[in-house]
Amino acid sequence: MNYQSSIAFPKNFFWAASTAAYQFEGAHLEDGKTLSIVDKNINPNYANTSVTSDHYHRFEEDVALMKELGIKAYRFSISWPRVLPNGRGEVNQKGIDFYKKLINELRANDIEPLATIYHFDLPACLQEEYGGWSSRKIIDDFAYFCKVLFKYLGGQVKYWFTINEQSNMFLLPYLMEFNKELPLEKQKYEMNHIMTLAHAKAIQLCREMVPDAQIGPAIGLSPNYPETCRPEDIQAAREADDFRTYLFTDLYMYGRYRDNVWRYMEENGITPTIQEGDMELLQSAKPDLLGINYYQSRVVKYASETMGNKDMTINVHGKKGETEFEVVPGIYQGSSNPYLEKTDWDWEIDSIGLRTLLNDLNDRYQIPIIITENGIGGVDKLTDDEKVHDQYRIDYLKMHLEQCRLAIGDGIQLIGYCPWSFMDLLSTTSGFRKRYGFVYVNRTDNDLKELRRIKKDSYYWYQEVIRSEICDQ
Ligand code: BGP
Repeated sequence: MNYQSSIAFPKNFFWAASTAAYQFEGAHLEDGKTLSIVDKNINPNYANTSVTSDHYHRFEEDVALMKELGIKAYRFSISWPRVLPNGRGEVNQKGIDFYKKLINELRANDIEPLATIYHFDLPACLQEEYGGWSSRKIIDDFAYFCKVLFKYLGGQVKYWFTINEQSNMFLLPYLMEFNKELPLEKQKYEMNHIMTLAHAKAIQLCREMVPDAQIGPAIGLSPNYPETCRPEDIQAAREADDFRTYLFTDLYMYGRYRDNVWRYMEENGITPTIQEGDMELLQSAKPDLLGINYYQSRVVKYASETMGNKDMTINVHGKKGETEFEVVPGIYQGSSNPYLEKTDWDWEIDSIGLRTLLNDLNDRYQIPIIITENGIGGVDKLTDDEKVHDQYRIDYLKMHLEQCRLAIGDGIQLIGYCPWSFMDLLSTTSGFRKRYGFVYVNRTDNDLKELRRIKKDSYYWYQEVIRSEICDQ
């Protein structure tokens, strides 16, 4: 008998699914909501955020579909400018009411709400007023937003995620606004520091106001593999992990900067400003759990000192080969993995990488982990008889779930799995062409049609997975 075949998902495992406000709700200027930076900056070549999947008006129908799917928990995000149209100050009652109604509907259907506080949608007015995440003023405004959420929703929501993908936010032009006059790298590290302080404040406030809740970050991570066994490449992969993973996770978990990343910042004159009390605040706010968004692994190799610094270029068209790799001179540069298949958007499909990542994190931190995102984006076709045959999605999720099961056998405290996404929604990079959902939304980038919900083959597959996993316990 295979020694791994008896590993089971724990009882009370959160079989779940994920969405985010600006990608799913629509109603981007309704009932008092104002624009966020992502509403303003989203790629103009595709659909904008005005309607998306129209969840704001159809949430009851959507929760009924969640119930039928059998999920036990649902991860969604709360739109800051819907709750606080001026970024601070007066609370928009209609905004809070929407989330209260959604949460009540979830609870009435035995679905645990998992709420993300910040998923890219900073109120645009705060960006205009003081430069958003570049100013320390945002720490108080973010803390105020958290207080409002904990006060009005804390009675019903016991799982909170502070900030989604702090690690990736600096990669995409829609998600952050930078000052063109100032050096970019310096701004990124400064903003990262400020954002980590805001995250720590949120944890402190949650402890005070909702002491029976659990809270942590949701981090977008990929393990880095060396391109060859050349020692320079092995070291490059270790350092890529330090810069792209452990910089963030060590800050969250230990409240400290990694020495090598700090030295890099010092040598390049891009260290963030640390004020008195900052590190104490970070150290005082250890998360209860880590949310992990995992889509792919990465390959790196050594990059010489003489190469120019380069950000990654993201494939937004879904035509293979468009991605250009990142270069950090003297440390590492990206490369591709000849052993893995790629999606049309060049995302490398690697389920084993998820197990590797979970083990790496567990070796360091021994903390409960929930997969807050995992999924595959692709073009789905509605057939004449109203079906969506998304076998590629079933294959992807099946492989990744199997690695989750094996990771549980390795000793990882995995408490849930939230595939991205519950339903089709606006892709951050590629509009409605790139779909992720278990449920098809009948619309395109240019034609809203009737936004009808249609269950894909993957919906029935996931329903059966959940049913059989629960029955077997
Ligand atoms: C993550 C984000 C999600 C979602 C997902 C898929 O980084 O947290 O919001 O967008 O990626 O990405 P995309 O829509 O670009 O394919």
